[in-house]
Amino acid sequence: MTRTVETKPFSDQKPGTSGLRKKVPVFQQEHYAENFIQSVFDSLEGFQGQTLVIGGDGRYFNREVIQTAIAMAAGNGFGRVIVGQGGILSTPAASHIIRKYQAFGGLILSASHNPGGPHEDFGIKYNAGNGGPAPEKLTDAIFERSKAISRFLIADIGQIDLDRLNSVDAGGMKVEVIDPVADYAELMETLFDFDAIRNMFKGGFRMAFDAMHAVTGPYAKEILEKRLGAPAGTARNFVPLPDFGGHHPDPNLVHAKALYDEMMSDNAPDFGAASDGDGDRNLVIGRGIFITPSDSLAMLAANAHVAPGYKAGLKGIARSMPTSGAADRVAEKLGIGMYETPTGWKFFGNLLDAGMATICGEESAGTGSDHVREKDGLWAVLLWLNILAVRGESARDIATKHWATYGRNYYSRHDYEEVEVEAANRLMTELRGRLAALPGTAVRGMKIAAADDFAYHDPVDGSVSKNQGIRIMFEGGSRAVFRLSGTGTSGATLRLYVERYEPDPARHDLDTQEALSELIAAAGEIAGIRRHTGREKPSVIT
Ligand code: VG1
Ligand code: CO
Repeated sequence: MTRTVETKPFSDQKPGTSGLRKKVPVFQQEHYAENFIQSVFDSLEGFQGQTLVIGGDGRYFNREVIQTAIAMAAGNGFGRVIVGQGGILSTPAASHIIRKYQAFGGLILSASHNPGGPHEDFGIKYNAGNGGPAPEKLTDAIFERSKAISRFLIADIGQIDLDRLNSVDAGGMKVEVIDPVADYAELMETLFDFDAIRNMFKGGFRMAFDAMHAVTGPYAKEILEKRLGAPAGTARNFVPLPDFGGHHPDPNLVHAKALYDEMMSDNAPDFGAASDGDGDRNLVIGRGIFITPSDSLAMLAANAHVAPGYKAGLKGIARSMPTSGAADRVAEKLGIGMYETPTGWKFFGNLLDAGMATICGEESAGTGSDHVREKDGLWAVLLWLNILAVRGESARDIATKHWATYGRNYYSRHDYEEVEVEAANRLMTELRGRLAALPGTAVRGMKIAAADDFAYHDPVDGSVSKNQGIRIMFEGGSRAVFRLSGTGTSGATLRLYVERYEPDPARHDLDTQEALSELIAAAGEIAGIRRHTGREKPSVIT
């Protein structure tokens, strides 16, 4: 029996960089989740009788919204729902399952790297039939719909047992509860040389993988320990918890500090890695050396051909605009295309679908390829392992040689979190207003060559996305980028990204913050960070 339930619109359901993210109590308001899900369905066409994939990262409120989403899928006329056991699907696994089973699309319940719990964050995003995040055109339509919605459709199907692998009929719709790991693990086996990695572990290679009590735990256990033979204990914090054990499941040097410290210690394993709440980010640390995500993208691209899935070479590389230019140098050497997109994985979809890019990456610890349409944390870790196994060198040696060949892009991101929204907007508006006047002027002896607000012209569908981040380019190739986060749930987060290229191998061993200190100071002065935000220093440096 399907019911039509009257509802009133909420004004704040605008999807951000990656779906709608709000505090749990916001999502717990009556009809809040229902309104958003119905707005998604109302913005789609042709899904009657089709398949919808549903899964989440296991955070607080996951199970409740999954039940609602299944009942609404039935109420709206989907023919089948595929849902991960326990309501679990990592973002990359969901992307794969949408593609593999030719689903119409999928709902992924996650706020990714944001903390979870009764007073923390929740999120919903829609991925289309190519497995990728809804493009801007669709997220805009969803937001418009959410402001006008007056009813939602829901079927009375009772609670679905999410814990048993099963296929049941629910109000004329089929619900299949599947193993969230199996299909994904199988895909990884087609891309990487599991024998070579297995032999490396057999030879005593030691690794630490921190799943941060988030969704990647079961995937890492199965793939690293079971299929690749890594010793038990290689995967840590591998049970997904609704509150991630009280931590931020954000694999960076602040929130994965224990792993970082261990990797810098005398008894460090050979390789350390971590992933985030929904399993699409990766942190990679070699023994005694942190590899920035921007460098990791470049190094993976330069070496990808050693893995079976990429032996034919890459078609092109894409990176988000604030990501360092390290990968550009690799693309140039390989003679392949290089694409610079706005922040957020949704902008890579067209390039991947069109066969223009094979590998994509973001400075925020996101790397992925055309095997799915999301970034993929474990995929990046496995590609690193494959490269380490084939080259037989340490991560440090690989990085040092990479820099000697291509030069080093010193790179860092400074986040100012929970800044007053008005102050953050004022800073950006003021800076935007001065862009035309900046070129030709100098700050701390550094001359500004160009300044603009990044706009992206999608080469595939011709769409234009404006105001994607303010870029200040200095003479000599250094740059500073300013943008406001689109994933936070309280106040505003100002992100400052700085980059400086160093060709001289004798200067490749500097401390990153020291190597960038003048540039950081100049960027702070240009934007008046202290004046606007009252902050003396950033909340997080990565
Ligand atoms: C951040 C990152 C961006 C990433 C997005 C989603 O967005 O900067 O690169 O794609 O999070 O990642 P923002 O707008 O806060 O800068 V995830 O792993 O949180 O889905
Ligand atoms: Co994520």
